Amino acid sequence: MATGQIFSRNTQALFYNYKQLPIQRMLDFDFLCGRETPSVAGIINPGSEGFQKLFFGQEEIAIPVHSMIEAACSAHPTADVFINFASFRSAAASSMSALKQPTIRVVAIIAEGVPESDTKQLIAYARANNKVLIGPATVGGIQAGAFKIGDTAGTIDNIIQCKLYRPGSVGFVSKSGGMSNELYNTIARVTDGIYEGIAIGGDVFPGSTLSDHVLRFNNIPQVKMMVVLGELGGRDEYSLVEALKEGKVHKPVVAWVSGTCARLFKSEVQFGHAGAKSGGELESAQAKNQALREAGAVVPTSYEAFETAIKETFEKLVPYCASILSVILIDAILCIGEDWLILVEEGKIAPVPEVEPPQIPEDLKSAIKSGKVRAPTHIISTISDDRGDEPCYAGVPMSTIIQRGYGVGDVISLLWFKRSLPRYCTQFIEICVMLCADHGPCVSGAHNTIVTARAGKDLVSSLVSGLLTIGPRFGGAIDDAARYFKDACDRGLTPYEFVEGMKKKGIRVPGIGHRIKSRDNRDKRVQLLQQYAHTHFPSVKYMEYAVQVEAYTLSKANNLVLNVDGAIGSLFLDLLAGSGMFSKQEIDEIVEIGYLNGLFVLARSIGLIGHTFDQKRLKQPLYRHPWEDVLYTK
Ligand code: Q5B
Repeated sequence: MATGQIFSRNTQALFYNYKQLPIQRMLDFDFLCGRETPSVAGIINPGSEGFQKLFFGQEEIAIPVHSMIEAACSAHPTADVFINFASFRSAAASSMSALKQPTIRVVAIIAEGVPESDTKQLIAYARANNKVLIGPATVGGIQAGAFKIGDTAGTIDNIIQCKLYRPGSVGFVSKSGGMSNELYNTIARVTDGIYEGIAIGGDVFPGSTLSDHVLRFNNIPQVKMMVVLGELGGRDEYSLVEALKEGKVHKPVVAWVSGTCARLFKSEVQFGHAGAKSGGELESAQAKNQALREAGAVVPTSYEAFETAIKETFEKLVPYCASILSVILIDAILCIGEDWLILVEEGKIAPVPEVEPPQIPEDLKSAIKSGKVRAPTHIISTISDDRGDEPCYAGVPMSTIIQRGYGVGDVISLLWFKRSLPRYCTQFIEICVMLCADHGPCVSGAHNTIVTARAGKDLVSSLVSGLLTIGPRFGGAIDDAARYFKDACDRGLTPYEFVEGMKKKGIRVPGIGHRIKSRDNRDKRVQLLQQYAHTHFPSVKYMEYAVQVEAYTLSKANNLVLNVDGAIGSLFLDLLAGSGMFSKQEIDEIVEIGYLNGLFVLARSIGLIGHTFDQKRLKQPLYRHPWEDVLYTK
């Protein structure tokens, strides 16, 4: 592997498997570093295509989403890093496919639990083709001020605290991703910070090894020293020992192999990582620490002393760093001012000039949560709430609705009228729903639904095509019936004055008339509703007015009966007025807004759904109206 830098401020990645948070964290890091281009060029989300909106600083950007790796690579030929967030089941196949793309140079595999045989094949392919594999079982890596993989280094606050928004002079490599965060903090405290940090992952067979990265850091001029955090288990650290012994590493290495406590256990111990188990003596943390020490690495006596070892090693380098930096960074330092120049000359300067990172705009959600900002809402809702432990209808929890044996009428009364109506009212609502659920296949709505279902359309299309016929002539006359009957009755008009007044205006009396029902063929539904109201309602004033109107219209024509719409419209006026649960103003509002056609729409949906199933069950072919039934005329 060796060679040097694998990332830069221009590196762009393809992100496999859409995960909003790590991608957003990469973009926030980019913004913090002052990158001009987002580090995520495209997202590969098997099975979906389009764009995903994310933030780049304060701006929203649309990142292209591709369903195939090949398509993503050809669309973004300069994106040479593949960040694989696939599950352990599909990580190997997708990583191999990425490695085979000529444009991809680095593949990072985040998943834990990738089968070792699969990983070995990936390693072999990557080595043979001069590609870099990071992971599996890794958080990834970071080049400070340039590029970051996924969740590496955690939150933006942590990244700022660890000064990862600008390059330092330390190359860091670790097996553990979690411990990387700890060491990013430590290194930021006692040195000028990280140049690059890689977590190789905790598997027995990592895609790239500790020594691979140390040897690579050795070739990067900006890296002045290396920090290595190994762990017990495996022999990876010995390849670093060999490299040190062979004099291949020219920069100081501070190393620690964790897991020295394993000896305190009587039997073999398996720590968090698949590879972190105490095998034979050679794989113990003690043996590996000793071997590294003997090979020339700075190895402390305990983890607690690791920070001091890093600090002391760095401080010895400061004059060296400063002299180089005085050339490399002369422009930047001159900009900062005379004090810094004096320090450079004395050789005591922290080699990296500090920069103030820009402020990352906080997400509205978290700012609201912390009480920092308030934002206007865009929707008001007063009938239901699904945010708590259980949904509530008008403040009544689901469990209460079930425990108290509420019916559909009670639910309608909560969601439509925002109150619990007395049982005789909710039962009336239920009777309306039951009586209007269907009226045979020949009525307008059912006919449309049947024709639509037979045209091969789905349930929703068939249902709505039927519902769309509900209107002033068919089923949708309840609200107007209530409006006109209320107005006429409240104004004390006689049926004659009312009906003739409507005639003058050219308006048919809503709720009166039927295509098949007549004086001699009464609508049973109307009779049932009237009987129920007579028994249960405290007053049936409006219904009696409607019956008087019917008596007058029947004197004109036999079919001008009070129909089901007129019966419901007039009786609902009696319900609203008689229940004592509504103010006069509220009744006017209900009538004005028009709640009552909703009863027919709701009820008839039951029948229309039934007609759809019926036609599908009967496998009825496409409907075509017969020619004989059409009058063709000019
Ligand atoms: N004339 C329902 O009419 C229908 C008059 C009227 C004054 C009236 C008609 C009407 C008002 C709307 C209404 C709900 C279109 C009906 C329903 C659900 C359903 C349906 C089902 C189910 C029927 C003949 C003569 C003309 C008209 C006059 C008619 N209605 N005058 N007020 N209301 N009603 N809709 O039979 O002098 O000859 O010109 O619009 O309440 O939809 O089962 O099918 O459950 O599915 O077609 O029950 O009444 O009568 O149009 O030939 O008129 O009577 O002006 O007089 P028809 P037309 P003229 S329930």
